[in-house]
Amino acid sequence: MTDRTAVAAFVIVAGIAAAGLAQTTVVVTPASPHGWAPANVRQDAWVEINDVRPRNGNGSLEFGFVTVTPGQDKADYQLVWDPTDHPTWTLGSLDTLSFEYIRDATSTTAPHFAPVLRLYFYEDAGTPADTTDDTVGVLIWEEAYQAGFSGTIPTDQWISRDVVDSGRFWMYVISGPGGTGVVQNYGLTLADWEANTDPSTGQPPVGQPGDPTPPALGSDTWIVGVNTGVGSGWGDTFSGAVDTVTIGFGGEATRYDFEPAPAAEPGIPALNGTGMVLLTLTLLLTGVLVLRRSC
Ligand SMILES: [Ca+2]
Ligand SMILES: [Ca+2]
Repeated sequence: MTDRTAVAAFVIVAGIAAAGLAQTTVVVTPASPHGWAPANVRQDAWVEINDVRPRNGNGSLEFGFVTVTPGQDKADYQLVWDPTDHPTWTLGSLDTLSFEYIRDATSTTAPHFAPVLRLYFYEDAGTPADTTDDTVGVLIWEEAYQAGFSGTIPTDQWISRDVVDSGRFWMYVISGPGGTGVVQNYGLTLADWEANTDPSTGQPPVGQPGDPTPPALGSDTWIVGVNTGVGSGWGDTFSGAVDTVTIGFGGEATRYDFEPAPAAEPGIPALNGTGMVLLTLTLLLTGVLVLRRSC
């Protein structure tokens, strides 16, 4: 592969991870976002890839807000896909999910807030021909609800979180026959949701009175997107970033590295011995052609 090809592809096969899972790195840049896009960006917030907080290269995905109007402090960045394009990407086959985040010490919002990670799900209730019983929602990983959380996010340092096994996720229902909104049940792992069982009761998960009734998820529930973001309703100010969102199904994971620009432009790269030989040959051939044309 030439340097030019490597830069154009923005894709580097990183080899086999320690867990035996194949992992590919995709470099997400403003010019080549690979399907990632801003979402739910409200008036007092922003998200952008920049070089302010380098991570795994030259940059990361910055989030920030300065709350002027309550509730306007929200910004996300997400990658969504059509489940018919990836029918095997399900809650049961999801086997990699991790990300990294940083909260700047200058942030004035409450100390337990930091960027969250969300999974979009689509549950068809086992009746693909009938969409009236389908539910779309998100499972949300948030540091404040994790076991052993101290109450304060450490600041000015990158924090890596592998959440696929023991991470706790709460649910927000976007649309569905059981109602919409937050399901206030903050102790369930992805495996608990997949089993449709709350270990504390032995029964299907429920929220608080008045909450939507969560759908019965299972191993065949489609995962249709991944999202990371800040807000809303946090208040005051936040600045920080996310990098290295990694998600995988069935032993094949993709690691998304947010970078402001390609690591290197083709230009004239530093030449190793082989490159110097090729350059010399090129110059010699060019010289021969010029000489022949001038004859
Ligand atoms: Ca259905
Ligand atoms: Ca990066």
